[in-house]
Amino acid sequence: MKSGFVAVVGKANAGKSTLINVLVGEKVAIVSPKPQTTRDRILGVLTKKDYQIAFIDTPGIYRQGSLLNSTMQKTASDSAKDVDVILLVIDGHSGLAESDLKLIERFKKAGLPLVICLSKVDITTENLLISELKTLAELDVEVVPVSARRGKNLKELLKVLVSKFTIEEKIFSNDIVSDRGEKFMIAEIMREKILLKCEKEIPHGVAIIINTFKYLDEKDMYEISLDVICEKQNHKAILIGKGGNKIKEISSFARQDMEKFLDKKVFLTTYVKVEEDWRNSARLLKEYGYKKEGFSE
Ligand SMILES: Nc1nc2c(ncn2[C@@H]2O[C@H](COP(=O)(O)OP(=O)(O)OP(=O)(O)O)[C@@H](O)[C@H]2O)c(=O)[nH]1
Ligand SMILES: [Mg+2]
Repeated sequence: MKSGFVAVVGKANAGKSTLINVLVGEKVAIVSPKPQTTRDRILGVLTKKDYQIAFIDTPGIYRQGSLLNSTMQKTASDSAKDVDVILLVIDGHSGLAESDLKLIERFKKAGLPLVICLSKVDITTENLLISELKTLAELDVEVVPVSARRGKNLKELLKVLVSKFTIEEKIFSNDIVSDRGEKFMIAEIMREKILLKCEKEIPHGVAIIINTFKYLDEKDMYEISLDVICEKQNHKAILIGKGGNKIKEISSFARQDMEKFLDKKVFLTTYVKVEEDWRNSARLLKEYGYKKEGFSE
């Protein structure tokens, strides 16, 4: 038995959460085509007969101003400490950026075991992939090209990761898949649908608060009520839409996924509220679950 922690890091939108969901075999993190989908550290555990891998999903590395962003960046860099392997995910189809090469240098200097995963090879041209592999070979790093979407080369990636492990026993019991509870995933599913259905700044300024999460025995269903917090009055109007159409569409889409996740019927009530500039309020970040103890402002 070999076990270890793998911090999955890389630029926003590189495909980190998609890869972890596919490897773990369950949805532990939400996914969207918009950068900065993951806001917090999430553990996803894969347990097999001969090995156990604890993946740590992290917010994508992204430079920008709000306090929420700097909290996310700290979460990402803190997660790369005290792990057995750093898995740096680079979006193969967008080509290697200078910032990717700088990240590689930084991790190499820190002396941590590093594995590079070139993601999205299903949409990467062969020529681009060959040139990326050539550049990375010159940096003397271990590289595994994969496609999470097509399930390509995943076994190879798992083999490389496990080969770096030194712990000889299981870290988590067999039934642990994530460190996050149902309430967290319910809120994240709502945020995922807003990311998918709303444009521009709106989803990035949204936080979800679950007010009621109750299993009704007699009806064999869940009653869930949540607040969608947004930053501006005009965002609220867009989120609600004409005659409430937009929020109805988002809620219905979210409810279907919540039912799949909980394996029960869900009665969902959604309220949209405004909390001006909450992303820069230390108090509200803490209230919404984003601000960690020990974070220095
Ligand atoms: N074609 C293709 N698309 C992929 C693959 N993996 C991820 N994607 C897409 O890439 C986008 C970003 O995926 P995420 O998994 O949310 O990326 P992330 O690195 O977790 O992003 P952040 O949480 O914002 O840092 C989504 O639209 C995915 O569907 C892949 O193997 N092939
Ligand atoms: Mg993510």
